[in-house]
Amino acid sequence: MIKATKSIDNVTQNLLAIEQKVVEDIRITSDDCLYLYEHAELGFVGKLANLVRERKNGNYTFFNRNFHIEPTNICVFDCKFCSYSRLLKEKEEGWELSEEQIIEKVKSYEGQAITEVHIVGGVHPKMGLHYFASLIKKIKEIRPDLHVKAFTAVELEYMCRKAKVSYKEGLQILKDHGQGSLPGGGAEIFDETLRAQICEDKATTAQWLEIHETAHSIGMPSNATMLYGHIETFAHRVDHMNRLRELQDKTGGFNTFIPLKFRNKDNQMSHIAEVSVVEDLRNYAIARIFMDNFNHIKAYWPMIGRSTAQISMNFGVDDVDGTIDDSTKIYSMAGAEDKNPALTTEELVELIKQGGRIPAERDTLYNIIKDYSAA
Ligand code: V47
Ligand code: SF4
Repeated sequence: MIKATKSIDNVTQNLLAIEQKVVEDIRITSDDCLYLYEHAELGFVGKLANLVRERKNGNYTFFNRNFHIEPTNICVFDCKFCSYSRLLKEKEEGWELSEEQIIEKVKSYEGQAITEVHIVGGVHPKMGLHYFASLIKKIKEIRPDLHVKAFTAVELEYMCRKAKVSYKEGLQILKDHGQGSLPGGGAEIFDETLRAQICEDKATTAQWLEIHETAHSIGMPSNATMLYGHIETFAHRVDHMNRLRELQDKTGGFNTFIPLKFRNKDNQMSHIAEVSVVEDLRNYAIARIFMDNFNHIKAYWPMIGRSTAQISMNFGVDDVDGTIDDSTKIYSMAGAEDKNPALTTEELVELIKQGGRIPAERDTLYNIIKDYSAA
């Protein structure tokens, strides 16, 4: 009995010591972060994450007006968690958009105040660096105002290897043709042993980090993700976030960190149960507390769902991505509730307001386009 009381006291004391650091704006260590994952309840981390969130972003929640282009779901890789890709041999279930179809899609947004196109897809052996560079140039000719956020480090590693250019050369070619930034996908979980189990054949952790570092060095910012809630432990999450935090200390080139919840429909890891919403919120909150050099934490609403995205704004999240316009299939194929993800700007604004925050429409680089404080 006495022993139990003593151990509760120790935990409380340790948590209070971490709380003190956060309140005083002192960086917490990886050990502190692991301690939060192992011992802290949602309410505790939520309060601290909210403090950090409001210190960095006040009462704002950011969103943008965007759409996705997924040129193909044919992929040479075979990630165990992926519900989306079709191997070359299963071509009948796959799609490949032609250049004309992609251009038509961009043209269909003519006159609309969209600010970003997010281009990402499977790794197709025939869609290479020069094809995509010329595609981006054509998109920019039609819509010079559109920010092109394109290609995960996994796609880029493959493109550069096939084109026999260094990452720096490849990225410079894409930049010269109009690409503005990189999305955060392909990071999955950095621990090499785990990576070998869930996505053994694609870009390694070292390559992912090198590509993002190189992009930052030539003035292309990027995002970072973490796929959580599968076979990883809390220690693996801490290790993943720590590697990102270290790179961010070096370059300052990451815009936002996006935890991605593993969804278990129709993939080779379907036997793994999805984690609870409480765990999702704890994860956002702990990420917000630990990633002190990331200005933004994003809840990607098509994946996490509208309600959880709304609640997450009280657990460290200050960005809910964009209007999407029913242009992505990655998450609906993996089991997300929204089969046709699209929100009008008005709906997104309402979702943020109802969650008690001030909506701010942003561009890709987080410059505010419209502040809804007064609206
Ligand atoms: O890398 C694939 C993930 C990512 C599943 O940068 C899955 O703004 C959960 O990175 N369950 C691609 N996740 C998407 C991505 C992204 C999305 C939105 C915004 C941004 C951004 C980036 O999707 C992949 C992988 O981690 N993924 N399958 C699944 N079953
Ligand atoms: Fe291919 Fe990306 Fe799916 Fe992996 S996650 S199989 S790289 S589409």
